[in-house]
Amino acid sequence: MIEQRRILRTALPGPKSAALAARRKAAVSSAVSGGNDLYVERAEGAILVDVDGNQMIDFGSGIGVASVGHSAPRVVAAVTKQATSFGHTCFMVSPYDSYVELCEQLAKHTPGDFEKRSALFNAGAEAVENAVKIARAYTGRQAVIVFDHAYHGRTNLTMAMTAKVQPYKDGFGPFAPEIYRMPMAYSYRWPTGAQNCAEEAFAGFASLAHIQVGENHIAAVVLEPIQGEGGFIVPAPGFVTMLRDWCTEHGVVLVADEVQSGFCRTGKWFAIEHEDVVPDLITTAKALGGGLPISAVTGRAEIMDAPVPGGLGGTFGGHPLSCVAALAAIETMETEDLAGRAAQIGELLTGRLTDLASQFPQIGEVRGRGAMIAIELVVPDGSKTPDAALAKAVVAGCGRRGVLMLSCGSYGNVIRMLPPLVSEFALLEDAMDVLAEAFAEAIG
Ligand code: PLZ
Repeated sequence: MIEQRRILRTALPGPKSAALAARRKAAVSSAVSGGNDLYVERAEGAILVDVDGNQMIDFGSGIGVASVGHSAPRVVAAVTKQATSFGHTCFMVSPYDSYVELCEQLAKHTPGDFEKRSALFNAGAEAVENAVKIARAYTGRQAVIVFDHAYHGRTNLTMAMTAKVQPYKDGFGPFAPEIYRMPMAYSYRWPTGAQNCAEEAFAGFASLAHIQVGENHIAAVVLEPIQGEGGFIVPAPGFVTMLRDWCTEHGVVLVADEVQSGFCRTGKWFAIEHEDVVPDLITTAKALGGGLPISAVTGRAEIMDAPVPGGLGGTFGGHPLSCVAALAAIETMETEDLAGRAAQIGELLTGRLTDLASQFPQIGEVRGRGAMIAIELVVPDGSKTPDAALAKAVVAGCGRRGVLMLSCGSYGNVIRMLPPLVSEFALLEDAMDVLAEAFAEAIG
């Protein structure tokens, strides 16, 4: 058992991590970014133990994966048992029950009370890419609408769907065609003010869709119900409903990309439930696997069954170890009410961050839902100029004190909190104390 407490035994990074960093330099491509320099040896719950014995509070969860906690007991037991029976057969060649059962669970937990089907893949990007293929096959149309600040992956198609050039697209073109980017209802930065944001963003979207693309060419609108990498942007109230109605009117498939926001993270099973909107397709990954790689596309049966037989698949998609891990993760979310827990975490963090914002005018906005909360940092002169350097300094200050925080945002000026949903409240409070210290230090 790893005690759920922050413990610093060396200056960070310690000597063993520093030695690994040197080996990494000689062996790992420098294009795979560094981030935190602490090499992990063990992890449990919300604590990472590094090779020097330091215990860090994890506020990143491996980018939103460890919702059920690191080495969650049900997941460990299920994977261990599966590894001793069989590892891989390829579901397309020799099928197995955990794949089918996981698709049943996905149908049960995703929004919409219509008949559903799922297909399983490995990574989030692969799920998004397949959702586009499915929507194209179903509609016979090609165009795909995505939004400013969107992140959908790094494969060729999803890279084109991702908004930000640095570092995701730089030098990697040509990009996939038929991807159209529309305004996102980003209240904090909406030029005419938050109160106009949803209406005006939707009007911009509808006009661009009509004039530049043509509704009858659009296969899918792909939307993150809370944008993740783009800066934890919660769409202005009403925007998602307007998109839903527009998609219905024009026969366009609405895809909710819940790779980051799904599976209890935001206080509900899926973030789009906060909008009272039912998407046609939903992409999931990250937390679904309880720490093992797996992703899924789930949605209306008639859409999911549209591609030709054999049109979807892949050697490793829905790997047996990942399927049983996902089933164990879902069982954990159900029995431990992790959606409820995410809502409580959200209250605690929002309270602490709002206090911090009243001390530090550099915190322009505290936003998010449940345990998907962020602060956007700006120059405190009323201009809302993004302050990425401050975000970097605060994240580094947290890191030196044993709290792993991640930044995000199109401007790199957002600090996001994605703690495991099983994090003890005392640990969250400690992390918030550390954040306050790191802020005070960075501002000087
Ligand atoms: N859709 C909404 O958040 C992955 C990417 C980190 P993969 N986000 C973390 C990085 O720098 O690569 C993500 C997401 C949303 C799709 C994806 C892609 O998921 O599992 O990374 O392919």
